[in-house]
Amino acid sequence: MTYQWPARIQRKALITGITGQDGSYLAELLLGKGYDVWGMVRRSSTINTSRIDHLYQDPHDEDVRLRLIFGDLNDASSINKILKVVRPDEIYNLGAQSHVKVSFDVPEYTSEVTALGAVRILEAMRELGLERTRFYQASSSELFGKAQEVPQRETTPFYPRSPYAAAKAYAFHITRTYRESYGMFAVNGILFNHEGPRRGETFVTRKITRAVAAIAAGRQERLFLGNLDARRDWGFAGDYVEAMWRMLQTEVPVDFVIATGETHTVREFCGLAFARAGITLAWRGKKTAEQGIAVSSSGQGTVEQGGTIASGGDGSLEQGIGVSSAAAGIAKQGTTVHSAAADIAEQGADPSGRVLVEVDPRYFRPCEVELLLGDPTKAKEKLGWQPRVGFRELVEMMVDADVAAAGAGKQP
Ligand code: NDP
Ligand code: GDR
Repeated sequence: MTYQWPARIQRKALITGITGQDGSYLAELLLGKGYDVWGMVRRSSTINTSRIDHLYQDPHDEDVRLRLIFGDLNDASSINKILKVVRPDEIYNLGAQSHVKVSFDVPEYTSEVTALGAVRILEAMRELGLERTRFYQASSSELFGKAQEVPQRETTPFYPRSPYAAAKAYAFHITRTYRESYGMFAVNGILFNHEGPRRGETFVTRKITRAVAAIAAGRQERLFLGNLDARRDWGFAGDYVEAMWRMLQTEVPVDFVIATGETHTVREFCGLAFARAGITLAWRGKKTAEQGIAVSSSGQGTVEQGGTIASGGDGSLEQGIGVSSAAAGIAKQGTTVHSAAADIAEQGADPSGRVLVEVDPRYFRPCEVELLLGDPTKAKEKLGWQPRVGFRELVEMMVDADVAAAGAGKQP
């Protein structure tokens, strides 16, 4: 796709976490508004820019609007250097170790990046005298954790339930502290879960929609999940980055809750996702014995071409996909199983009567956040923001994208 650049405006934005889900949508939004966008990327052994490749510009081009610069939230010197070079008008701190379950495995690292990353930026802004620069901190509904009231709003007390949430609590308070101590324009967006086709593969929504596409294509037998009763207020990431931008355009720096005002269980998300692929699920059993069984299939979801099976790595760690053993062997070698998948698909791959979803306690968390439901009233009134994509539309958008990717022979 050729990107149509709008007229340039004299504003520079720096995004940490530009290679992540939100970073990619925000970069699109800001480029679309005429900003010069700088993205901080960390070095990795494989190229990790797939979400922004469609925006990439050769740095030798004359009218370059998107520039990537190496740095790490763990490295204050790199942050200082970047701020000195870029001197941005707006900074969006989206970089984080953002996986709640993983934060129990790497708590110290999570704190370094997710908590201290924020103060490293704020302190660099102060030291460099970037008084006019505006700072956005990606705060999270996980701050509410064991929710003290329903729905949660800006005044609801925090009760973090994970190393990730504890780290985000520090980042929230340090942002507010710098605002109140030094008069900086530094704000927190307390965003509830937001998803989309670019969502990381190990978050529950994307894990489900990828599995639905693979099961419909006959390339996967079963999906293993953790807590099916958890309730989340799920919105679309594309809508939420608009709220981030609006928060930095106000006259007075204030924190906002961004949410849809609706909550749904993981089980509901799962049922709707399978339904989109033409498979009706019925649930039987309780707790760890609960199963989702296909009661009927319209076959709509069957993808003729097959494709590749996820080849290990982070995805399979969290994913716990029950691929047939032969396929799993092939997948480990990272090769395609096009013909096997095509064979299954040709046979119709009607899953009726089969168990498609099971509970695996390995996906339970040491401490769970059971219910999140946000009240976005303040954002609506003061920012004129409201979500455009509803729950069903979101699920369908994600399933359709993964089914299309499977059909194109890409790994969904
Ligand atoms: P992702 O996990 O998709 O993206 C995280 C980004 O942070 C990636 O670009 C990642 O780089 C980068 N990153 C990780 N570690 C470092 C580091 N040490 N130095 C620099 N960059 C680093 O998250 P989302 O896009 O979903 O979320 C964006 C932010 O919003 C995060 O801070 C998250 O905690 C927060 N948030 C997200 C919500 C959601 O529902 N999505 C809700 C509320 C808050 P790489 O690509 O190299 O891994
Ligand atoms: P969350 O998102 O923890 O809310 O954090 P995630 O999608 O990981 O979990 C949502 C809920 O689903 C339950 N669940 C499972 N989760 C995963 N990942 N895998 C499973 O198999 C599974 N089965 C059930 C979880 O227990 C949980 O209750 C996201 C991240 O983007 C954070 O960075 C962000 O701050 C919050 O959203 C708001």
